Amino acid sequence: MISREKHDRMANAIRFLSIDAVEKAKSGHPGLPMGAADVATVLFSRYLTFDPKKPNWPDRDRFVLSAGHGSMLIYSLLYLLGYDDISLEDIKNFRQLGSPTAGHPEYGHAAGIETTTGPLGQGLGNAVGMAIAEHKLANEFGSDLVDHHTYVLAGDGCLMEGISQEAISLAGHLKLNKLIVFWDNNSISIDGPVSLTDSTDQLARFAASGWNTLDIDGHDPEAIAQAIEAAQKSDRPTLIAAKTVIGFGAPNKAGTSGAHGSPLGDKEIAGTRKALGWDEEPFVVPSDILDAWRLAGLRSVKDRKAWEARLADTNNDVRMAFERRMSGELPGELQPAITAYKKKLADDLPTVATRKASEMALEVINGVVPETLGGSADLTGSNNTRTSQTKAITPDDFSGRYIHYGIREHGMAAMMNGIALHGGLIPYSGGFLIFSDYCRPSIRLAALMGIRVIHVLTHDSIGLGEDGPTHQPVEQMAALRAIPNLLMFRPADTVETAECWQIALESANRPSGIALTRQNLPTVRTDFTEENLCSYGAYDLVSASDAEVTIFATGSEIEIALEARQMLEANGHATRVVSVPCFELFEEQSTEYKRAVIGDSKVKIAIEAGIRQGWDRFIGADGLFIGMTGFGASGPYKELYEHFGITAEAAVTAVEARLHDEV
Ligand SMILES: Cc1ncc(C[n+]2csc(CCOP(=O)(O)OP(=O)(O)O)c2C)c(N)n1
Repeated sequence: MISREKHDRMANAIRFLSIDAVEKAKSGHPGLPMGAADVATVLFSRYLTFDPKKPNWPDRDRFVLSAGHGSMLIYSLLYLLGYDDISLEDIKNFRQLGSPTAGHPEYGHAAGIETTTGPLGQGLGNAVGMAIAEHKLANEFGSDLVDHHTYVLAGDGCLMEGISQEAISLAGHLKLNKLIVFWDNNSISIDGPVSLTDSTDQLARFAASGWNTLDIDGHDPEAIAQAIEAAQKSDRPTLIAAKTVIGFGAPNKAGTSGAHGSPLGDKEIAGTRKALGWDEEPFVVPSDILDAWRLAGLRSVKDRKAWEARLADTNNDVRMAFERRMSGELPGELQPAITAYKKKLADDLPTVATRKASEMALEVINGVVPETLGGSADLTGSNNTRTSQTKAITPDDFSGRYIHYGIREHGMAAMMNGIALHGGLIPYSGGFLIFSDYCRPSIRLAALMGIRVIHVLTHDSIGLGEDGPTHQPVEQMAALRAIPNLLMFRPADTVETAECWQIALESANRPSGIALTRQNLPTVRTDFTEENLCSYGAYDLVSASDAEVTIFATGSEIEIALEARQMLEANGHATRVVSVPCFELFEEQSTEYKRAVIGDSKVKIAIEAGIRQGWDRFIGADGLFIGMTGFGASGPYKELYEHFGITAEAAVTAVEARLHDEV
């Protein structure tokens, strides 16, 4: 039992480490850690199950600081609890280059930071994904191995962002009862009181989405404890609205936006020290309080050891499967299955849309990779993401491997990040490429964190036809290619689609997007190669020695490139065709390889039913480009290709005009 006096001093240790670090850095957000210190102290010192010495213990509770600007809260906790990755020196180096204590918590900087947060609302979405993963793995491996909670601290900003509604409503629907969200209900954001912009009854809002809701004084340790205990017993996810004072203890700035995002300043800090009875020098935590925190850090060692004993006692096959899954390693069966499948494709040479090719590849993959967890944002029949192995998950049955995310692209992408971060599962989604814009902030965070999520993005150009320009991606490939550490694939046929899927699965430390067509395409990789040619990013699909012309293309425009090549060859122009399924992988090849692929043909031309941006890398500033220069239009797709001049004839005319000019 922790006395009230001890609780207060433990919470004050968080407050003053945060105040002092922000002051030293001359930037940061002291208000949230000061206000939420009581909630955090009760949660971490009495309820959260974790072990700082084994921070990646798979059955630990997860804690997500969705209000990432309050990063000093988590850094203070990690230091106080005895995590090796955050030292007092690191706290003093808050926000300095190379320090793990970055401006906002960054996944990978220190154990105990479960996800990167800062863009408000994302953490909440991640946490829903983590809770889904927990439920799913508990169903699969049993509660002896998987039985933990996901806790979130979210601010007013997280709840205001639209993504929160998507996350909340699916969490409520799926009855994720081990998800417990604290709302740091301090009624203040940057511009001033929340009442400037919002009068939502948050409890009613959450209740309407199927949540259990509790309303407490966020500075009363016993009320906080009781709420956590009630939440743990709930059959639904729980929102604990914790009424707090931002900048708690600051004589003038408490309860105002002045405490939100800037150092308190010497005078105010002195006043806060006096008000809270904290006589220590900056960065000094009295030894009895540090001891109390370190003891709290040891609380779950017994639980962790008992869990390890249960794992050791588990049937060998199950234990090995669990350990493999949590390590992120793929099963050995994948490679031979893909090879056999590619052989079959070279025999059958199917003509199908690449979205269908993706489904065919997934049928093979899902048969040998049990950790894939598919889904779609209400476009299952269009995205072709469901296979024979993937029964849908329902609120009462998590034995399935497919999530109907509903029309919630942004939430879906954030939840997928949480599923991947939890471990044990590889989430893949389904959506239209055009609506990658709706997922972009979460895809960017997946890339920043370096995690394996795979986005199936169908209907990838004007080739989708009649739905028209609202649905026809034009700039999306370029925009996604601009995100560092994201692999964007645009495969041309069944074989390339299988290869791109394999690369995406094997890329454990980065996300992938696979852009796929609605319209049918022939299989152009007619000769079987065991080697994954897409792994080069770009490769000679059809070589020609002393090529006068090189055509670069992706996806559906490979068919056009091959037709143009035939016409050019017939006219006496030696022509190569280079398939470019992935810009990013091409950039990672050796200089010699890249030089050879780009080559030195007299004329270089690229064909892609999107904008030119990015293509000059292949064709040079004076290269020819056949693609889009504006939005698409509604109509049958073949007419659209004619209308926008994305045809073999147009390519040949442009090439021959250029050849003529050069003579
Ligand atoms: C998506 C997004 N938009 C804007 C911001 C900038 N921002 C950071 S904190 C904040 C206000 C958040 O208010 P609240 O959640 O109440 O936090 P508190 O003031 O309690 O610290 C804003 C607008 C952000 N981090 N993310």
